[in-house]
Amino acid sequence: MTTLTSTPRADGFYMPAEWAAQTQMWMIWPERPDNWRLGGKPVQAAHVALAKAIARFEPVTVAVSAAQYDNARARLDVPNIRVVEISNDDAWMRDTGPTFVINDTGEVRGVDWAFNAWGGFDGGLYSPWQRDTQVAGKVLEIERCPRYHTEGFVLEGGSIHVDGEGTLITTEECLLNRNRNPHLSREQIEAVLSEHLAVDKIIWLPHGLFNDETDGHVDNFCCYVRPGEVLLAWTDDPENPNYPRCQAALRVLENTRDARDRTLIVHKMPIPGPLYATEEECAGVDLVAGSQERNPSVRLAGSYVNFVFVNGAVIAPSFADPLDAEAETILQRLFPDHEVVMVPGRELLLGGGNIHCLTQQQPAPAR
Ligand code: KQY
Repeated sequence: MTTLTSTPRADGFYMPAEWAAQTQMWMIWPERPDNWRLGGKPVQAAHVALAKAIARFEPVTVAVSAAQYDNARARLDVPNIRVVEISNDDAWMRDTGPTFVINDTGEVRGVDWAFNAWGGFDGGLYSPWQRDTQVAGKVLEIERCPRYHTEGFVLEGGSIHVDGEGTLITTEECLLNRNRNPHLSREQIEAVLSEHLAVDKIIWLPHGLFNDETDGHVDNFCCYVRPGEVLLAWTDDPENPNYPRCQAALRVLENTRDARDRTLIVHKMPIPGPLYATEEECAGVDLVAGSQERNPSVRLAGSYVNFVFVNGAVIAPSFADPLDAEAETILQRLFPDHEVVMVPGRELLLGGGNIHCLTQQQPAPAR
């Protein structure tokens, strides 16, 4: 594996928008029994449905442990899905995979951020996470992509969204959390992002969605629709714990200009629920000291914003919720040139995230 000592910006590389052309989607087979109920069997079925939905539009590579290789290979039985063995600690490819960067002459490289399981021993979700830290490098090696490594700078891919034109959105709740990079100031964190993604403007939302297990990843709360337009998870209900979070985010978004000096158009996406795991669902998760416990009284951070772009479509979660149809209508209105495919997201949500968190797009080389 080639690890570079320069930075993407210095080498003329930048992170493209998610809607730019992609060569493939990366995912990781879920199996961790202290995160996924019943030994991962229900989520594996949901994961197969998700991978197959994406594979209608582009190739998919699913990384899987040696223990689950045969099972995953047999179940992902369509030609557009490749299965490769990569050890891992859980299935969140958005966070443990590389962030791909491209240049204007057809090269693709990857940023391998430091990873500490969403907070290390100060609120992180499990330990150890050593196998997760090697996922990004292994993906880049398989693809023969040169790697940049941010030794000592912790970041998860789900904590950032870019417009591909110089602006990045993130949350203070996550990136300024003491359990990520406490040795760095806001300005120093901005400098690392600027050097590694070639962004010129960072929009800081105060929070992500309430009770998100990641300290407020932006990808469960607010995303780009296209340059100058964002989609924000929304509630008008003052009793909803997300109400002050949505209000605060809207204030920031309405009072900011992006890297190209545009004001932002803010679209709103209703938050489903309230959604809760059942007693039975929680009882199906193994109890392991140091891992996130499941509790039926804890509100799940379900969000339709947690969708992913693929070539020609957006793949979004449904929750068997009365708002599913409205969410699909909003997405179809926002993306008239994309097919909107809704995939059952409840089993994914029970593990603490959703479609965007479980996927990592590999951009096509730009020329
Ligand atoms: O949402 C994500 N990006 C990851 C969630 C991890 C949850 C682990 N239980």
